[in-house]
Amino acid sequence: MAMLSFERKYRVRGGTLIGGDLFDFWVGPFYVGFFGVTTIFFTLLGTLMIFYGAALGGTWNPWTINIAPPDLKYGLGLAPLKEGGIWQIVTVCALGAFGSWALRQAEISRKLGMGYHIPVAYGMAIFAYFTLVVIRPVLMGAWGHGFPYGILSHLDWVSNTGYQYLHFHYNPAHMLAVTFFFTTTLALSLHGALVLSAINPPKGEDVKTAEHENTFFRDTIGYSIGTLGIHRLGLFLALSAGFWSAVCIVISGPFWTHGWPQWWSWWLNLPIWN
Ligand code: UQ1
Repeated sequence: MAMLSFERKYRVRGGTLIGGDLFDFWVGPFYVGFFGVTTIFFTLLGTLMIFYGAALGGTWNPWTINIAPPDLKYGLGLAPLKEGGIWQIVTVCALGAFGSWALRQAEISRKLGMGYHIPVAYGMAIFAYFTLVVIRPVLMGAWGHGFPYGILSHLDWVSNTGYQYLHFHYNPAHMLAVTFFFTTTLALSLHGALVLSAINPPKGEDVKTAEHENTFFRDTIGYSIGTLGIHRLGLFLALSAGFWSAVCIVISGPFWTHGWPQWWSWWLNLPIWN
């Protein structure tokens, strides 16, 4: 496997969280580590269980394959394999694989003397998934409140769960999440466009610098957040989107059981209207 000229000097020992030197090596371009091994283990087992569940499900149509969580009657207990047990094993494997991947990112960050921003950012996605399949089902008393693993079936689950609260767009945390998702795309499109516009001049012209980038935004809106600042803003916006997504679903059921439009009656009930 070809190695870039600078790669070899970063292939240094240490930084491992567990296992010492045992798995501290590379296979081709990939760092292995203890958590590389556990990632492979959970991914293989989870994928095999999905194929087993699909084989039992009577369709190999990728759109309609469905691995359903247990019936509500099983509560927070273990369900028989063919009645949601497969979903439970797949969920454990998914969390094992995602957690292993985050810890492998942390080990590589340590090895390179970098910050933990990447595993922390990835951790927000894990947290959102964990909220859907563990925190909310536990708060509601049954694994059956988790979402099914299937392309169309998970869409049906989202639609049905939304309609249980009449109009999910009235959920204030959902409003924040959607707003952060949209603002993330705005920030990334501005950033991508700005950097490309500065760094891809017409043939024969000089590449433009951060000063040009700052000046563009000072000219247009009187403010530039700066080349470091835009990345801090981008990380904040993206993490906030994931965070408020988790909040908006975990409050639906455990902390609010009516329709979300009714939540806004606090506004109509303010004493100032008297
Ligand atoms: C910006 O101000 C900036 O600093 C020069 C960038 O860095 C390259 C950017 O990518 C963007 C998009 C901006 C403008 C953003 C705001 C919030 C004013």
